[in-house]
Amino acid sequence: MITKKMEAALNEQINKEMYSAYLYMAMSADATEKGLDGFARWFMVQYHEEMFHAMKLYQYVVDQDGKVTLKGIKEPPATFSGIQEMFESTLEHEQFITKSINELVDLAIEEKDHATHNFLNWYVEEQVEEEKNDHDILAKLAMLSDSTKGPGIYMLDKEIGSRALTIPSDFSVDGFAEGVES
Ligand code: OFO
Repeated sequence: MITKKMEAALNEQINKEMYSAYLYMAMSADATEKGLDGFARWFMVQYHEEMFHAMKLYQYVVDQDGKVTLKGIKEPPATFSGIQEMFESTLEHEQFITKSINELVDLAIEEKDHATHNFLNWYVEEQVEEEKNDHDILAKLAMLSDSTKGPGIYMLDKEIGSRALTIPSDFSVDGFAEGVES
């Protein structure tokens, strides 16, 4: 079981992960608009990852006999000045999510809630990966003299577009949240 305070905090995190999904879907749409199909794919894969993060939390609350309460998802920006801004915003957002996960872990420790603490470790590791992905792409963008157009961005678009979805996207399958590496 989880406390009501923990239930509320996990519900908040579901909302944040849903906003992450929405934000990356908006970036995907904007990249498509700009003719950058590879980046559009990368962000759409990221959208699915965020949906998985949200649904893994959802399933955990249900498994702990808690109540999932969904709140409104705030509107993400519709346009970005370019790929550089998208990844700078992505990194900034992921750092915000990392802080939020750390606060959840703090609460689990405070409540001596070992099950939730153990569950959240997956997210702690995942956030290291999320931030690393953004740092790596920003480092590649920094190598290009003009990161909004030209052959460099064309080649990077091709490379980024090879990203594959490695997590389940059908959340109606029993046990979908298990056995996935962070
Ligand atoms: Fe769910 O990790 Fe990104 O936001």
